[in-house]
Formats: sequence, structure tokens, C-alpha cells
Amino acid sequence: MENRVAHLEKRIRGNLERLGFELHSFKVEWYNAVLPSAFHLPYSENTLAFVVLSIPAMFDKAFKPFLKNQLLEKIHDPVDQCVFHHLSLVRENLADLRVNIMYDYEMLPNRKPRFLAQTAAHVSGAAYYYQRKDVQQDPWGEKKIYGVCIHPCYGGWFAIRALLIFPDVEAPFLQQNLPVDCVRTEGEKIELLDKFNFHWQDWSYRDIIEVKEKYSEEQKMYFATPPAERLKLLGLQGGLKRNTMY
Ligand code: B12
Repeated sequence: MENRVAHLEKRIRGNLERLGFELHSFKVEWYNAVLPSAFHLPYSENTLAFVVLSIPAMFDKAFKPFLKNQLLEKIHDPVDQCVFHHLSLVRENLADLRVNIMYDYEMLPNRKPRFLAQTAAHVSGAAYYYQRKDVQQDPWGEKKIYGVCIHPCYGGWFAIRALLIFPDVEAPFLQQNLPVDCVRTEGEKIELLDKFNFHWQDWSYRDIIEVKEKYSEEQKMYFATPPAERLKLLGLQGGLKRNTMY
């Protein structure tokens, strides 16, 4: 059983890591344990799952080649289409196994997200999810404060793209790795949540820790450009409707 999981993980990593994606395994039990039932993933507790992140290299290694080779559907976001394309290839490569893929942008009929990306990143050990309750002396009063994940190598320069769930694979032995609490002090945690909530457009929350690599000027320019102009920026035609900045 352990070998089967290790082998599976190696196969998926082989497909995704060279494209600027990161993969972190977890058990459904860990995710469901911190959420109310309305958000539970409907699988047994030992079910094996992976959270897929894109790191700064994804833009050059996966996205730009994808744009050159594919016919884009204009109504969908090109980065989402690129991620969808590569995860569909993973599915094809695993034709012998059932895999359910959930994307960060998918909503349920009740308008809740299909999965909570930040909770998945935290419980898998990929990136610490800093929330208002991590701060003792809360300065925000009545304001609504959204939480944010920080990756130990890439700070805020990454995105949480998808979950891969293997309904037929049980991983009772999987050991949970706790995420690195890299934003150490109370003051830095407050600064992080302030920046993410009130100044997210200036990118500064992403640099709350020293990072190994961040988005290139070109990648930042792409995400900062209104959707209708984005393809032109990369020398391609056409306008876009969905505006992601991940
Ligand atoms: C809806 C949404 C928004 C909405 C609302 C935000 C929100 N957090 O509710 C809006 C439009 C405002 C928004 C904005 C942004 N967003 Co947004 N958004 C989402 C989305 C699709 C769903 C989030 C959601 O609805 N959460 C529901 C709430 C209830 O969840 P929650 O607050 O985490 O509460 C749960 C936890 O606290 C948990 N819990 C309880 N106890 C414990 C204990 C532990 C240990 C843990 C782990 C969990 C846990 O239980 C709660 C539920 O009951 C996610 C992608 C996804 N699928 O998750 C991206 C996402 C959160 N957004 C993201 C980003 C980057 C942004 C923006 C910067 C940029 C942009 N272009 O949109 C802005 C910044 C915020 C701002 N200042 O406005 C990133 C964050 C990445 C990161 N590093 O954390 C995400 C993950 C998308 C991604 N693909 O990477 N967003």
C-alpha cells in the first residue's frame, strides 16, 4: 500500500514539477477535521489527495508554451485553461486509476467554493494559512479580514490551483507535515493581513518574507493588465473576460 502511494506520487510529480507546479499530499480526514460539514470533501477519511500549487516558474515553463500551442477559448481565463490542460494530461496518464480533479475557481450550486484552497494548502504542509485568529491583539474591529497562505520559499508568489483526489486509494499511514510558520512575529502577522486585505494590488503582501524566487516583471505585468489587453501583451489576439491575479 505504502509503495503504491509513493509510486503514484512519483508519477504525478514527474508530469508536473518540470512545469512549475508543486504537489503536496494529504488525507481527506485532515482537511475535514478543521472545517464545518458544509465544506467537507465527501470521501472516506483515509482517501489520498494532493493539492497542486503553481510557483513562479509556471509562467515560463507551462503557460507561455501553452499559449503558443493551443487554441484558446476566449471566454475562459488562459492560466486556468493551461492548468486544466496539464491536469487533464495527468488524468490521461493515470488511465488505470479514478481521479477527481477540483479547480480553485469551481463553485457549488450553493455558491460556495468546491474546496477551500487555503485550508488544503495548510493541512498538506504546503503553505501556512494565516488567519485573523492567529493574531492576539486584533486591531481591525468590525472589519472583515480574509486570511492568506504564505509559502516558506515563495512567500505570496504562488497560487493554489487544484485538488487531485483518488477515491480508490487509501493512505492510512500518511504522516502529516505541519506547514512552516514563517511569518514569525505578531507584528509581521498583522502587517501581512493588513497588506493582503487593504493593499493587495501593490503585491507587497507577497514579500512578507524573503523569497527564493518571485514572479518576473513580465508575469506581474500580465496579471496587472486588464483581461481585455492581456493576450495583446503576449503578442496574441483576443479579449478575455475573467480577471484573475494569481
Ligand atoms: C471567494 C474568494 C475571494 C473573495 C472572498 C475572499 C474570501 N476569503 O472569502 C474575494 C473576491 C474578496 C477575493 C479576493 C482576493 N483573492 Co480570493 N479567493 C476566493 C476563493 C475562490 C474562495 C475563498 C472562500 O470563499 N473562502 C470561504 C471562507 C469561509 O473560508 P475561510 O475564510 O478560509 O474560513 C474557513 C477556515 O477558517 C476554516 N478553518 C477554521 N479553523 C481552521 C483552522 C485551521 C488550522 C485551518 C487550516 C482552517 C480552519 O474554516 C472556515 C470555514 O468555516 C479562493 C479559492 C478557493 N477555492 O479557496 C480564492 C483565494 C483565497 N483568493 C486568493 C487571492 C490571491 C485573492 C486576491 C489577492 C486577488 C484576486 N485577484 O482575486 C484578493 C485579495 C483579498 C482582498 N483584499 O480582497 C488566493 C489566496 C492565495 C493565498 N496565498 O492565500 C486564493 C486561494 C486563490 C488561489 N487560487 O490561490 N477572493
